[in-house]
Amino acid sequence: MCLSNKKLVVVSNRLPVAIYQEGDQWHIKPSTGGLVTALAPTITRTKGMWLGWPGCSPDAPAAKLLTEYNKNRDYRLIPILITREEIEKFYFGFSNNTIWPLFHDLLGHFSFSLDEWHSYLEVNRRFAELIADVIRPDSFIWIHDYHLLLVGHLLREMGVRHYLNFFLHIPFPGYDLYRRLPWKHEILKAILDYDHIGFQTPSDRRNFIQCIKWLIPEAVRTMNKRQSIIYYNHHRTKLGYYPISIDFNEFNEGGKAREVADAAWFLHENLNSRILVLGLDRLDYTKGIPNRFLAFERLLEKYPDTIGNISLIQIVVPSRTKVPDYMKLKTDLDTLTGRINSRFSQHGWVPIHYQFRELDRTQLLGHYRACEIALITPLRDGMNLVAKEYCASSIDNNGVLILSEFAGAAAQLSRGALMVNPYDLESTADAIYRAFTMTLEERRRRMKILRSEVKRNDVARWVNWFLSSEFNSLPSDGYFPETIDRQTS
Ligand code: GDG
Repeated sequence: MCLSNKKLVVVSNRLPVAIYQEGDQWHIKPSTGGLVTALAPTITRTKGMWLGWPGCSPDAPAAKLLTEYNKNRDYRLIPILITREEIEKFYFGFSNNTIWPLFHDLLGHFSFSLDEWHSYLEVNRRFAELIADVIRPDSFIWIHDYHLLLVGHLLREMGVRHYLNFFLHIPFPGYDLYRRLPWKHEILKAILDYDHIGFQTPSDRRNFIQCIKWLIPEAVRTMNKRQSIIYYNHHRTKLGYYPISIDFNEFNEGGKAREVADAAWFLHENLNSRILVLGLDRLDYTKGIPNRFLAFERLLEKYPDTIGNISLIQIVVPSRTKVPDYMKLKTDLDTLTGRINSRFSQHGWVPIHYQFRELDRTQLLGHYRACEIALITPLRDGMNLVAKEYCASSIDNNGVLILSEFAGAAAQLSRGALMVNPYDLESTADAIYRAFTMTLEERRRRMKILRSEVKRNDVARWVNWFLSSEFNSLPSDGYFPETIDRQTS
């Protein structure tokens, strides 16, 4: 199924805008992010639409603000409104307390309730009703992510016959984890009502196929070189893997801007450390920030020549701060920073600069440029765009990327990055030391590999891969190893 002559209809939990209040006045502004950048050209060209929750409280005049906003655009944003109770149960509850931790292999954070499952069903139904209402025969429907797993199935129940595309931004867990979910059969069967499902990596797709094998044995699985197809209930679902990426040029060009160079220079001058290491994440237990702090502490213990010469800048962007597990993570980070800093700080130098805030674009690029090392150590991550952004912004071609083997990005970046197991503090500390002592020649060689990989497989290519129906059009380079299909059969 390809997009020619069709209008793109994107559906995601959040609309690509932020609605906020200043005093008595409500405002709306576009939000930035990989998905918007990726899809904006196609949705604009096809005069399509984007459906989702505007992310504001039910009291905000979202419909009015969006009507105004749509007047200046070639595509329409259509809001779906969610009650306070649904925000608690559908969003914080089933989406973020059940699916999010389970799909990230973090059973310790996993909980579920029947009530929240019902709310998830109800909100998915409302998304489906709205989609069914606004689509036309020439709509090309592309639904995104774990909040909306059931929407395809509910659309089918409503009689919608369009070709239904779905992309999962987070990992898909192995069978031994997935089977913990009380509604495992319902969810898996519902997902198979999509016609085309995209995963981030071959291993996510492999996990999905294994779950089908054990939980829906009557489904027929066929695989050849690049296609995986599941036949179930008189329906065919194509499975592909499409690593999401970034707009390389935007970061590469942005990194060259005068104000970014100034921000980078200012940061380095002020922090009084020869080498800066960057950590940049949303507040989330999947990102492995406490382990990163502990590995950094181990570095200072084990390699005394790093004391006074290397600092970790950790930016944590506030996220889901009302959820108890996230509040606890914030407290743990505060405590750890205090403990490590009080243990190692010297006059004019502190080991960890930790900030709980969001950076603006110039500061973000300034941090990417200023830091000699990026320490990206999620316990599990669908892809991790920060890793790719760091490489694209490293215009001096000499940064070192240390990357968790459990990030989706590892499948593409392992040749140039120093790969680590974030649970293993000792070897993560060793990897930081290796980056700290690495010659300029090796740094350049590695960063060149990373930058050319990110440039070649950028976000425009991701959209093209997904939207072109023919799996044959997927590149035949190392990231689409043909052996994967054989392993899954
Ligand atoms: C999900 C999956 C998958 C971060 N701090 C600031 C800032 N950011 C921007 C980065 C980057 C984005 O946020 C974070 O993207 P990630 O990919 O790292 O993580 P998630 O938000 O968890 O996204 C993930 C992704 O979906 C796409 O499929 O890769 O695995 O979990 O773009 O630049 N931006 C600004 N200030 C900050 O302080 N302006």
